[in-house]
Amino acid sequence: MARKSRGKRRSTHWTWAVAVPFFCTGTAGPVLVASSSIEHPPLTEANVTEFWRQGYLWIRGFASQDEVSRMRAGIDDMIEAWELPARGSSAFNASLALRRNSSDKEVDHSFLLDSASKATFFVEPGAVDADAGILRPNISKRQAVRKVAHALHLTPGPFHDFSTSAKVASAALALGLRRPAVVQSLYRLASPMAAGVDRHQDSTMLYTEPPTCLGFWLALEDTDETNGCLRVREGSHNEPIRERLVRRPIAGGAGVEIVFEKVTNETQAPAPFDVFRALKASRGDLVVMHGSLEHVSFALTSATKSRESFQLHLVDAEAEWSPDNWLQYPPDTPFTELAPPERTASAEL
Ligand SMILES: O=C(O)CCC(=O)C(=O)O
Repeated sequence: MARKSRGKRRSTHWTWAVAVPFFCTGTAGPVLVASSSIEHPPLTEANVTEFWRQGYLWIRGFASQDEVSRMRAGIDDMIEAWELPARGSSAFNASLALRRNSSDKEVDHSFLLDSASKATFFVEPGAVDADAGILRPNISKRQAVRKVAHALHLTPGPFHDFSTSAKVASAALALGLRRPAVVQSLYRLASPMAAGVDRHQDSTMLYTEPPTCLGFWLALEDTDETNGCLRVREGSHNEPIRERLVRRPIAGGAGVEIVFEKVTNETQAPAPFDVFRALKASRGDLVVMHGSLEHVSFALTSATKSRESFQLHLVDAEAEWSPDNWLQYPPDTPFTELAPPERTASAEL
């Protein structure tokens, strides 16, 4: 069972996390010397126990205010350089249409598939006059962008620095990944009044055998119920993964379609939303979620507040990346491993 083996492996790598030469010990505790990212104290045994009990761990102040500012400035620059794709182009249609309830057969999935290994702009459908091919009046480019995804970590800069920081690696190792690898990163803009994100388990989208996905959700702004704070259903990580988002060849034609497939026979009604806990995370707080934890964010009700977040998804490189996952890198692009085995070996000598 993947869950058990993760727990058993934990102590070995906890040693690694505090022993590698990334850190030097001063009076204030371990200090990161090899990266521009700011250090954070390693997770404690109590943190790890809490993660396995609840299915998530809320870590206050995981990112410094400076790191958050760098990420927000980084997305500002990217949005400045971005233009809405031309009306009628497949990118225009696809960037608007990739919501769960869109008709999969009508969408050119190459836009989504190509976003696996590059930063791609996805647009809020309501922000665009689709017939005219322009943003609606009084909508800024920033308000129009729903997310930039799914590989911000592959480009040098603030997202790469945070994603590959020793503190992210250390947390992933402490939570049981033997060889943590970043498979996906995204910046969610969630403008005032934007739609939320449907309830889901991250392993639905990012499946390994055995399941090892960990979601790192970093608040880039203070959150509460009015700007659609993250909501989690404690203990749901002990439930099966219900569905998978997979790529399937289109019968008799070229290309693939992307579909949600049920993978349990469970007939139980979905849990009511009032059992989800609203996490009013502050700017810089990190919520690490087990891949089976059900979570959701509701539509924003504030007309003035946005809810920007940066999300990373990690898996264990020792598990098998499912070949039918929607997300596949080009053959010559490996996932970004945070603790390559040779480094572990030398640290243990
Ligand atoms: O920030 C949110 O609204 C939740 C995002 C989320 O759960 C996801 O993208 O997996």
